[in-house]
Order: sequence, then structure tokens, then C-alpha cells
Amino acid sequence: MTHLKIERIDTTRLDIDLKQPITMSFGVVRSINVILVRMRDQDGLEGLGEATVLGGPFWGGESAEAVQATIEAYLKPLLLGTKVQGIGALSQNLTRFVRGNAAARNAVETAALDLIGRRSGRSASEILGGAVRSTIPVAWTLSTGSAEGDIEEGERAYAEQGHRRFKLKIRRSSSNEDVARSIRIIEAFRGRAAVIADVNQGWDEVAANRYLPRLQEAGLEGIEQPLPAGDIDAAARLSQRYGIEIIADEALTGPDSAFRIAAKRAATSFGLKPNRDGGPTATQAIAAIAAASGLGIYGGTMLETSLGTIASAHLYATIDELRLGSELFGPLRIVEDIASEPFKLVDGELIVPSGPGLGFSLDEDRVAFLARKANE
Ligand code: MUC
Ligand code: MG
Repeated sequence: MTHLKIERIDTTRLDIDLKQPITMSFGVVRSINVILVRMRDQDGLEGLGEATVLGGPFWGGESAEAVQATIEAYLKPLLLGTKVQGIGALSQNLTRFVRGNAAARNAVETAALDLIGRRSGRSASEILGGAVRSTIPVAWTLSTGSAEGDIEEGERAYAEQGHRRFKLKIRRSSSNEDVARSIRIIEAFRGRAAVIADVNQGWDEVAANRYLPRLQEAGLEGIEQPLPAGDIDAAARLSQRYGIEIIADEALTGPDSAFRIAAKRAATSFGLKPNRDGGPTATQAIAAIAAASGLGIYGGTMLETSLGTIASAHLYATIDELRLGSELFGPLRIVEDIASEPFKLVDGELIVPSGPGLGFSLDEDRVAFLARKANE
């Protein structure tokens, strides 16, 4: 087969509301901003990728405007007319010419992965080394604001969707109440579902030492990013002091940060996110560092549509030990999805499509509608 030559790259901005806001330590997330990337080859075949940010630059530093500008002004001129030798070579090229800008690189690398797969008839997970699982367990985030509401929603998610792990968000402004709420939820699902809590950098070490003993005692499975991303030494002390999973999220920005965290034992597990890491190849490198260091893995989300979610699923399917499962529930939390087929979750597990490429196709009418709305 002739080499893939990139002839066209187009970006489209889509803004999609969440069905229900998710309150995080730094504020309320009401919508996602997506930059959809379409990459065409010399034969007119198309690959798709998605960059997603949580309604602004406050989570990871990138905004949808920045993502789109980086792709249009730097990644597109770099790639147009070039031949793609393979996904690893492309990833190295992107990383050499554009530092940071993880979501922008992720969208472009994912589109190339899809396109390579479509040209060769192979699935994205096959190109990434091969799937070791065909389904991925999916957790559910509870965010109604009250313990009663969360338990009610959790019971529904448990019975109707089959989730066996819940993620709770802890607000910095009301951590004491949120810890009490978390304990009630842990007790309500004891023996049936695991609970992890995400602080999104909201605590300092004093606060962590104030709240974690109670949460550990109640049976919390793990705490995600309790401390500011840069506070690796304090994260190491927490990881050694407590017997629960300390999951790194915002502290991870690519393989180099993963190496530093692993070397200092400043986490017991890594949450993966291709949109935060700089693309599937970088996320795989982070997973390899976790495996080599005896750390666990949690397959994270940036609340992507079905496109980004399925891309993550192909990647997570290549990981041997997914100790904490995943949270690939994005498509079920957004008001409108962009897939031609409804997102499928069976008994709490996402079924990884078999390809070629991502095995995903767009609902073009939905995309056109959402693109018009984003431009209004
Ligand atoms: C995060 O910090 O993990 C994604 C899902 C969710 O519940 O929170 C976000 C981001
Ligand atoms: Mg998190």
C-alpha cells in the first residue's frame, strides 16, 4: 500500500451543554468545547479526532480558541503534503514542533490514527499494539449536590446502567460537607460499588490530612488530585501515609511528568487522559511508566463526545492492567452527541468498536447544527 499523504486538515468548533452541571473544586462545568479535526489523505479518505476542554482554560490551561489556532497556524502547515510513516513518527514530529498544547496535538494525532486505520483496514487499538480486552468498565460521576440526590442517582446508575464505581467531586469551599456526603454515599453502596473522590487540586497538605483519615476509614477507594499539581513532595507523603489510591490527574502533563511522579512515588495510580497528555502515543508512554513502576491505572475522560471517548477506549483496550477501570461516560452526560449511532454501554462496560480506525462515524447533520450554534 502506498504511503498516507495528508492533503487536508479542517477544524470545526462545537459547543455542547452538559445534561447536568458538574461542580468541581474550582467552579461549575456546564458545557464542553470541542474542536473536531478532519484529516484527509490523497485518496479522499477521512480520519477524525477530537480536542475537548471543560468550558474554558481553567482545567488544563488550553481553551478551544487556543486549540483551534494552534492547529490552524502550526500543526496544519507542518503536516499538509507530508507522508505519514506511522503514528509514533507523527507523534514525535508534533511534539518536536509544538510543546504543550496537549489537546491540539491529541486531536491531530487521533485523526491520523483513525486515517491510518481506515487506509489499512486495522482498528486503532491494533495500530496501538493490540487490544488485550474488548470491553472497559465505566464509572459514573455523581454530582446532584446532595447525598440523597447522589444516592438516588447512584442507585439508578447501578441498576439501569450497571456502573460499579462512582466518582464524587469535592468542592474546596465546602469540603467538610462534601466529605460527610461522600461517607454517606460510600456507606450506601458498600459491598456493591467502589467510590473515588476527585478534589481537582482543591486541598493543601493540612486539609488532606484533616479529611483523608475519615474517608479512608469509611472505605473510600481512592482520592484524585487532592493537592495542587506541582506539590509532588506532599503528594508523595500522602501516598506513603494512607492506604488508599492516590490518583494523579492534573499533575500529569506527559511522559516526563509521569516519570518524575513515579520516581518520587507521588501517586499510587495514574489517571490517563489523551487530551491532557498530548495524544494516544504520549498516554501509552504514561501507561508504560505506570506499569514499570507498579502503579495502577484509571482510564480518565475530559467528558469527550463519542468520538474522543471511543478513541480513548481503543487506547485503554491495549492496557494490560486497568486497575481502577475507566470513567468513559462523556457521551451520556452531554445534551447532544455527534455519533451516527447511539453510544452503547452494556452492564456498565463500554464495548470497544472493532474498526477500521476508530470504528466511528459522524452524524453530519448534528455536526453542522452544532457548528452553526457555536458560531452564533
Ligand atoms: C477530572 O478532573 O477528572 C472528568 C470527569 C469528571 O467527573 O471530572 C472531569 C475531569
Ligand atoms: Mg480529575
